[in-house]
Amino acid sequence: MLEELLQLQETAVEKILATKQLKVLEELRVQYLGRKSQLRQIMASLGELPADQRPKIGQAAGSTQNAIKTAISNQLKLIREVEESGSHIDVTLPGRVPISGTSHPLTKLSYELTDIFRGMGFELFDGPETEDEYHNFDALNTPQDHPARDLHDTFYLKDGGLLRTHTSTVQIRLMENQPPPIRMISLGRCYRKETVDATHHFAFHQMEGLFVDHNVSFADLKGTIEAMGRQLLGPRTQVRFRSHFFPFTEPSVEYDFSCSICSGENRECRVCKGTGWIEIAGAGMVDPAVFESVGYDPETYTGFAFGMGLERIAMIRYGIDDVRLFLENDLRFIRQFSKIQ
Ligand code: 2NL
Repeated sequence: MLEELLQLQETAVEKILATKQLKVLEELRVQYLGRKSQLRQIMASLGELPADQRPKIGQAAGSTQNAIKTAISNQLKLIREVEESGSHIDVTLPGRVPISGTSHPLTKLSYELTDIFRGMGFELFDGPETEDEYHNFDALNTPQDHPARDLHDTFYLKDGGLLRTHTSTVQIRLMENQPPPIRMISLGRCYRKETVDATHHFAFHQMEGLFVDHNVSFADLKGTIEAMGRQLLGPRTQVRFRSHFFPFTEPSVEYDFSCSICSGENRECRVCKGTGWIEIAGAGMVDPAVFESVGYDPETYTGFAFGMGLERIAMIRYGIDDVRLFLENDLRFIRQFSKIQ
């Protein structure tokens, strides 16, 4: 019988709190508390129960009755309030959950990289996306006849300016304005005249770093890149340097990180294509010609610089298979990153 009372109370209260009409509320009152109600019948039959059960069941019936009465009077108050306010706002409706914004995957990666380099004493600097040929090319030892300067590879503006093709321009501007030591990173959107497909885009993001002081060595570069790899992809990450050419560094390298997905053990791995290595970016010792353009004495100072594209790293990290997704602003894409840190 106790079970029956609890069940009765639950159904009655639920129905009462769901109604918004006084008429229905009155009907429910009659149904659950009226003379012919189930509750009244139980109360009337208390006398027939064995004496030792009577107090317990009696008490339970009383508490069910109280609960139903309280629910009715609360609901009555609520319905009256809504009617009196003359408002069409239904205060009994459940609240709307606000949509909260999420960071873009490239923003998340930028924050993460900035944190990693801030931890090694690098400071983040910003600069303009529209540049001049001097800061984007000449100051970076990139001669007039270099293919990157071709009309087919760079977006030139009508006023003779251009859209920056890398963030190195930020380093040049900083070095022009202050003497060594420099320990900085730059990060942002860059542009190259590229036909758009799943792996190429005319707008992409880059992060670069620069460290200039007395006696900065290639070993410092290797240690810094290795520290970044381990924080970004895990403590067992290995780094491999392959020799390369950039106009603004000498010697120059491209570097790869060991594959954090398969550790080189899966010949079919889609991320490293079975090689065990993920090609990440380039780096090198700053070319003396670059120091001369900004007025630093290359006999006194040395430095290392590195640069990497963010899209590729974000694609590996989040399993994204098409660069176009980064710039389409499709909420179905962006919302998937709300829970990824
Ligand atoms: C890459 C390679 C690189 C730099 C960028 C740099 C900047 C200054 C002086 C010297 Cl001011 N170098 N930046 C150096 C080597 C490589 O980027 O693969 N980027 C996506």
